[in-house]
Amino acid sequence: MRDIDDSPIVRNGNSLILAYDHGTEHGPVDFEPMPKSADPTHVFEVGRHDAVTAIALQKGNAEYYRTWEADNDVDDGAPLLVKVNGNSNLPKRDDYYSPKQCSVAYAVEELDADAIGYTMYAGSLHEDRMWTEFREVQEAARSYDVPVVMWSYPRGKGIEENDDYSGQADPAVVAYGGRLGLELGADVVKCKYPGSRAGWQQLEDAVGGLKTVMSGGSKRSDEAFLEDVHSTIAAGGNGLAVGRNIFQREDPEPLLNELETVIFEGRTPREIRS
Ligand code: FBP
Repeated sequence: MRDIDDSPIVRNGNSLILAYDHGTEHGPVDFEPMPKSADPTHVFEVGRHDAVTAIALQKGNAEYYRTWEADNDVDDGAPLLVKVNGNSNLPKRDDYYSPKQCSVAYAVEELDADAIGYTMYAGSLHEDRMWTEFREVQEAARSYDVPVVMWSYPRGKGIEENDDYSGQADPAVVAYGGRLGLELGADVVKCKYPGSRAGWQQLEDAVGGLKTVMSGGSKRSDEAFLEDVHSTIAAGGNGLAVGRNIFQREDPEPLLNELETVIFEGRTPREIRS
């Protein structure tokens, strides 16, 4: 396992990745609760908060991001993580699959990416194909010396039809997904929150010290969200990759301030609110 603590996407060993690939994954419906979030430049601005150690974008928005930085003389934008695969939920598919839209060479050489992101749907009928594609991505990223974050989301028929598992958020499934990040050579694995600190601990016990970050999920109250993030950190996790819980807020700054102390200073939600 490589040491990536010197990477710009890591601060004090941890990360807060602002994910903004939802226009691909879910479509404009995710912007409806906060219409200004449909404008990428609004979210690029949010990413200038000190707490944010990377902004995760698909190729088109990554190109937009670099242009926006240049046109506006922005020198404190978040480091760029280019998501090299993704899928919409428009087609009816036999099972989950996330095709590549960007090469690692283009991400690094043309977009000056600081990190690469790849979604892995282990458990899908298309798992084998995705493993092969991840191999190419991971080896190319190694040749450029940029870290790879795996969105490790086991899902699909293999999970649904296996009586040993209750679903995607089953701690055993989350732990298996995390372990695959280690086995396949990711530098950080991003996992669904399994519902409790004990569940995240089960993940930590499986990943042999690989960095883990919690996937934000649908929007909830500041209190509930901070508790989940704190449980992740307390169980040994390394931070957060979050989209809707930030860009669906009118003003995300107060929550980002609190997340910064929880993720990078290890404070509890109770301490920061007292
Ligand atoms: P959220 O914090 O909004 O959940 O974003 C994290 C993320 O992984 C995004 O990068 C991605 O678009 C989305 O969740 C995918 O979620 P799902 O595949 O579970 O619908």
